[in-house]
Amino acid sequence: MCGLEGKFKEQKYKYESQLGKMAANMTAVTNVIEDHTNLLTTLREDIDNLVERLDKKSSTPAPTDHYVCPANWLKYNATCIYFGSDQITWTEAKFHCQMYGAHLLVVDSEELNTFLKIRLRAVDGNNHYVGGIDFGRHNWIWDYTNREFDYTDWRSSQPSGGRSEHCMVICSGSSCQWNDVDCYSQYKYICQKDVVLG
Ligand SMILES: [Ca+2]
Repeated sequence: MCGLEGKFKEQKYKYESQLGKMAANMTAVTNVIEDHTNLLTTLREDIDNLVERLDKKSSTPAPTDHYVCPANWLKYNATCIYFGSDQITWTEAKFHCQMYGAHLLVVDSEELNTFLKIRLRAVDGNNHYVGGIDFGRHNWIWDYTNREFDYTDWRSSQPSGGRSEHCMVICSGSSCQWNDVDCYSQYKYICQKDVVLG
């Protein structure tokens, strides 16, 4: 009887020990599953982010290389620029640009101003009307956007203001900077319009 009891206890201990090991294994497996679940969640988030970025990329406009300007117009970023060579008043210049489906140029960045300086010095010369006006109130705005100037490149002592100088030209003098002028003076002019899909 004692022998049987001993064997039984021995067997019971063996089973308990095996059960303990199995429980430990189960915990390890559960931990591994949990790790993989976390990894999957992270991967899924990464994929979602990538898909979102791809969607955004495909909805952004095509590079401006795909756009064209009419003959005799110069492409600058997403706009076309026209250098009018006849010498007319500011109001006439505005009207000419409108007839071309355009507006007098808005020089709203140093980048554009530098681009124009290079072009004007090389080809078209000084003094071109653009779309800046001050209506006699000495706060300059762009006629097309009605926005005040963020960027300026006035010659020294300009704008000189006064009763009559309410329009502006760019590339004035040897420094090729801005000057306010009488709107009835006659100058060349620069028009601008959006590029069209080619
Ligand atoms: Ca002036």
